[in-house]
Amino acid sequence: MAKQREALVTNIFTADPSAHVFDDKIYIYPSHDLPHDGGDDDEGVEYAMEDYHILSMDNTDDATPCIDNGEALHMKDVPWVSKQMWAPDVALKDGKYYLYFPARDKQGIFRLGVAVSDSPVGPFKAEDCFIPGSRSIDPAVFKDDDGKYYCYNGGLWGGQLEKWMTGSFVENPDEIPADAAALGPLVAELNEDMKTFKAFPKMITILDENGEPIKAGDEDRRYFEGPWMHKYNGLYYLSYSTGTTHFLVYATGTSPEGPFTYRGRLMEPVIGWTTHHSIIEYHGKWYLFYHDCEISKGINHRRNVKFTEIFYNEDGTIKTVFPYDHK
Ligand code: FUB
Repeated sequence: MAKQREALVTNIFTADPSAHVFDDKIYIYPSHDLPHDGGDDDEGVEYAMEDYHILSMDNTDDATPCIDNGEALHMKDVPWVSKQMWAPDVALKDGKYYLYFPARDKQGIFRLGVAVSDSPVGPFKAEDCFIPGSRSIDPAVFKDDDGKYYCYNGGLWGGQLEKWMTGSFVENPDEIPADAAALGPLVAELNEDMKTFKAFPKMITILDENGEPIKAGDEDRRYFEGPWMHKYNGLYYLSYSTGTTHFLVYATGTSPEGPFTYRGRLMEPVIGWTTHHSIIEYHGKWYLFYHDCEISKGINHRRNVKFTEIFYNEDGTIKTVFPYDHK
C-alpha cells in the first residue's frame, strides 16, 4: 500500500503544492485559496489568492503534523502586482531561499516575481519589479547536478500562454488549429543572481512516440499548465497537467531544456477541475504532492494539498496513481 496522506492542513485551503527537502525536512510551497462566493470562468477569476503560507513536515509519518507557518508574503508588499498570486515555487542557493510566484501586473498581464528570505518559511521580501522577460504562470525551478537552475513555467487559458505565441502580448490571439503543434512550457536558465533569466524564455517541445510534436487537439497528452522537473536515474522528467482532460502526465528527455518524449500518465483525475503537483525524493522514497477538492465537495477554488508515494517500473516509467483507490 502506498504511503498516502489526506488533506495536510485544513485551517486554510491550499493548492498547487511545490514540495522540497531542506535540511532533511519537507517544505511545501502552495497557493492559498481564498473562499468566496463569486463565480468561475475560463480565465480563472475564481482563483483570487492574495498571499502565501509555507507548510512544513518533519517526516511523512501519519503521526507527524503538517505545520502552517503563517503568512510568508502578501500581495500588498509586492509593488508590481494587481491581483491573483497563483502557484509558487522556491529554490535554495547559498543559504538564501528564492520564492518564485506568478501574479497579474498592473496591466492584468501574468508575470513571474521573485522574493528572497534567509528562512525556508519566510517572511520573503519581494523585488520591486517582475522578472524581465517573464510571462504566464506556474513557475517550477529545478537545480541540476551541475549547479545550474532552470525555471519552467506556463499555462493555457487564464494562464495566458496563447497570448504570447508571437513573442509579444496579444489580447485576442488566433485559435491554434487542432492539428498544429501544441504549445509547450517555457524554460529559462536563471542567472547567478537568481532574479533574472540568462535569455528570453523559450518554448519546450513535447514529442509523441514517433518523434512528432504532440498536437494541440491531443488534449489527453498536450501541455496545459503546472510543469515540474525532476531527475531519476540520470533522465529528466517533465511532468504537467493536461488541464481540460484533468490528467497529470509526464515526458522524459536527456537535456533539461528538451525536447521531451511523452511517456505516460502519472495520475488519474482528482475531484475538482485543476490538477497540479510536484515530485520529491525523501529518505529513498518518491512522493507526489497534489491537491483536490474532496473536502469542499468539488468547489474548484477550495482545494487541499495531499501527497502519496509513487513507484517506478524497471523501464523508467512511473506507475499511474489512482487517487481514490485506497478508500
Ligand atoms: O491555482 C491557480 C491555478 O490553478 C494554477 O496556477 C494552476 O496550475 C491551477 O492549479
